[in-house]
Amino acid sequence: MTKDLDRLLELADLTASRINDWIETNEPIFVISHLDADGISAAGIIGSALVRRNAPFHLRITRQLDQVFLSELAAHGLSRYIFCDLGSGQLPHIQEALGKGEVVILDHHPPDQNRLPSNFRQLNPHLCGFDGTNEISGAGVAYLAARHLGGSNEDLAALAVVGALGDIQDRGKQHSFIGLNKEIIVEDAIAADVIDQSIDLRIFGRETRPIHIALQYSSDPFIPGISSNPEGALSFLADLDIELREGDRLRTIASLSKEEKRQLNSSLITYMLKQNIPPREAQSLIGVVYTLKNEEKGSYLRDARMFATLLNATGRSDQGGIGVAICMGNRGAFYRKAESILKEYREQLALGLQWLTEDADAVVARKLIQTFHAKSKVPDTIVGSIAGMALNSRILDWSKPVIAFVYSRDGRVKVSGRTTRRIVDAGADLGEAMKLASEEIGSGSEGGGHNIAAGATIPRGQEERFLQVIERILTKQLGRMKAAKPSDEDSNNEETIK
Ligand SMILES: [Mn+2]
Repeated sequence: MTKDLDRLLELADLTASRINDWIETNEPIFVISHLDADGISAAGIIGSALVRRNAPFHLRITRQLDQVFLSELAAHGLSRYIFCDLGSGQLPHIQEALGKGEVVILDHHPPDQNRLPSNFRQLNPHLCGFDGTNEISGAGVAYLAARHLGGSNEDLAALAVVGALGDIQDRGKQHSFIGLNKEIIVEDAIAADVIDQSIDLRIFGRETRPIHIALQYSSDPFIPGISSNPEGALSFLADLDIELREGDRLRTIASLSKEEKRQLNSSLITYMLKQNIPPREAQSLIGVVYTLKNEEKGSYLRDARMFATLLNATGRSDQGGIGVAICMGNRGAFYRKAESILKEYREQLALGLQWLTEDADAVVARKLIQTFHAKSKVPDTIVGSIAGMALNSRILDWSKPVIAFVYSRDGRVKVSGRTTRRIVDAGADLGEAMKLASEEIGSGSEGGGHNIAAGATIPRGQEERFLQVIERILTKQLGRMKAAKPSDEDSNNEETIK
């Protein structure tokens, strides 16, 4: 299908006018969104747009739209629903549970059916030929609807940037955006004067932390001897001609002069190359950073990637409401709460990584994949993040996708799959694999997601069978690509930045 921007904007307009009709009646609207950074940003965008129109609404952040959740939702007895960052892959379930109500779906996951009853409306880039995995997020889709909702909502494009970064859509050259994110979302955010983009070190804590602390937080890319290693970071910095203090304050990366930054950047890259990091990965330390101009200097919210990290932590800690409140402009106690949630979340991640590092039996290598089972060692909401970080930091084998299991609170098993861009380029699609494998396992199994990161829920005791099915599907996916093009190196870096 060719990309049809006019059609997409027309659909956005139609969707917004449906919501407009609801607002006129003054009946409460139920907003449901996903618990990751993208979903929370999307909820923040729709929540803000509704507040600006004085429209009453309820909000629920959820990990997934399963039948249990949907029947709880139906029990509230409201009749108007907006689903953000989820819903397109669960249309039959939604129809079954809420078929009598009116439903709007704002999603960027591949839709599982195109025909909808007239009381349903779906805004999804896939319907107009756009690639929802790479070029627009759930928050971006929510923004497209909000932009047509009346009032002036262009400032909310900043949240759509945060959501897209949360979903790792910075796939262009030097971690810039491509497609709709670049042409509509960032354009609008810059025009509304809420976002600045520049090239800098892509390091968490660039604005907030002393330089050696910020460096040790770098996990993507992972810097051997410096990431997670404060002494290593300090001794690296000791060799440079950079003053770490200014009076009695430790300086941040953001406070360095141009010349000092240049020295730090080139020394870091030289250091990484000496550690045998592939050049392309070492270079990825530097890239486009997005600054939210209206946020205070030194706040997590000023850097769009950090903002996404903070939101993700609130969601994964079952406190997504705090994240949505922050997106809607609340600060003070909400922000302090989010900070402490982030701190605890990072501690949980560190414990998980420590387990994978120290327990030689934790990870099982198979032919095509590697796997671990966290059982009840970590909360079921963070096992995917642990798998992703362990892969990026090379605690796990970088050449194989990881399939991680954890017992979920509802007595089942939550599966998280993570892989690398290189393996995706070779043909792997974990989202498709999880979906197909769940269908094959049956018994209420559900799965799906993106090619690089995906998830599923399966019954206990089915883990080994699930792995076998995943391996069979991956073999097929990788074989298909091999047959199509024999060699393909560095093909996804064509986009350029102004
Ligand atoms: Mn998303």
